[in-house]
Amino acid sequence: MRQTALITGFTGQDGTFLTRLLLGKGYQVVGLARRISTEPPRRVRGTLDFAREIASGQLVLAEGDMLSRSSLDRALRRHQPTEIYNLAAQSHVAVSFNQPEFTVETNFIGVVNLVESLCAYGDDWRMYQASTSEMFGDARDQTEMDERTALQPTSPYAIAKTAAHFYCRMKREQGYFISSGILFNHESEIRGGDFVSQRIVRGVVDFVSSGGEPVEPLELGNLNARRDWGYAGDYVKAMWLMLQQASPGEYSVGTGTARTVRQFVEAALAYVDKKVEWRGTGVDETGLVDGRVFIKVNQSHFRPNDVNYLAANSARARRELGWAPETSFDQMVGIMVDAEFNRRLRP
Ligand code: NAP
Ligand code: F7E
Repeated sequence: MRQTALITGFTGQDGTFLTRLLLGKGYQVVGLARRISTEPPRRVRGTLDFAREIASGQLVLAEGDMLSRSSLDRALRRHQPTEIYNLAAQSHVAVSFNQPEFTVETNFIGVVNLVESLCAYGDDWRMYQASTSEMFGDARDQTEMDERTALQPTSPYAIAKTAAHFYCRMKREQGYFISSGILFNHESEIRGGDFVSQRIVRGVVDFVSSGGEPVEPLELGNLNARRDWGYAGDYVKAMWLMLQQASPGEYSVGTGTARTVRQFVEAALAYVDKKVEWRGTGVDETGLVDGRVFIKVNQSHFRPNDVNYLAANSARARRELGWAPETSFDQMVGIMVDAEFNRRLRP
């Protein structure tokens, strides 16, 4: 019998990749999406076209919001999913400092709404919760982090996600099948434009496309922050695998290698055969390419608290799920740069 999966956050980066993965596996996918007042954005149109091509009738949309328990109840009753992937979130850490209430409501209360809605709906379901490496906060010893590492969240985003993580753990201990993936940063060609990876990629493509004409320098914040960056297409496979296990659990998912924002800039430039020369320090640092200022540091991109170092120990995911990243960091950067060039050719 065909399985039905409901995905919250269906319009986001991971929702897009997961929808494609599940449609390819023959699932019926119910995409929970908030009402929007304009035409569907391009990345959702892409998913809808994809669904039409390979899976006619297998993708249905359900209008709903994590802040509306009744919309969640209705979607569950109507579509009867057996796998629920909760990807919906206000996912931007910097934004969470300016919108703490909305972030906590969506990322924590929204999860309570969904879990309680599921518990009232029945017991033939499995849920995936999108937890995050940001929950680890600023670990001082800088060793790789796994499911047992202490959580020390330092942003409204991470605090809300940590509360949701503990709520899911409590329900798991009561016998519900809820697995939480502690995912480290993962990027792709459809990454939101305000995350550092996509800002860098677009800046590099602007620079190369300028053909030597002056361009505004790309302004970044903390160049020394280190993140464990992987490719989103690989990470949604781990989500699915978590719900295929005999019992639920928590899994740390990442590549194990941390790189600085500065190294991300260097990799994106290397992909287009350019090299950056760093000059100065702190807020006065600049990055020159072909003798022109390409990178400037701007204090406004710094966060009140930043997490300086994150790297995953994914031994458990590798051992129990058989999961491993398939796309290297350099391949991921190349995919993003190529996609950005293509987007400009075919707007
Ligand atoms: P994303 O691209 O920002 O997508 C977030 C999704 O949540 C969008 O579909 C958004 O819908 C939806 N959403 C936001 N508020 C909502 C609400 N109140 N009700 C219903 N839907 C709502 O995020 P992502 O990168 O795909 O990440 C997916 C999940 O993994 C998130 O929970 C994120 O916090 C978590 N995570 C991400 C990473 C990463 O590196 N990408 C790492 C660890 C954990 P709209 O289109 O309507 O805005
Ligand atoms: O920042 C630094 C910034 O916004 C990465 C989300 O998916 O992954 C993501 O959160 C680092 C930080 O991602 C700029 O200070 C420097 O240290 O790309 P980001 P994030 O905050 O790590 C986690 C795992 C999630 O769960 C989240 O949902 O880069 N940085 N300069 C900058 N960051 C941004 N955005 N913009 C800059 O100009």
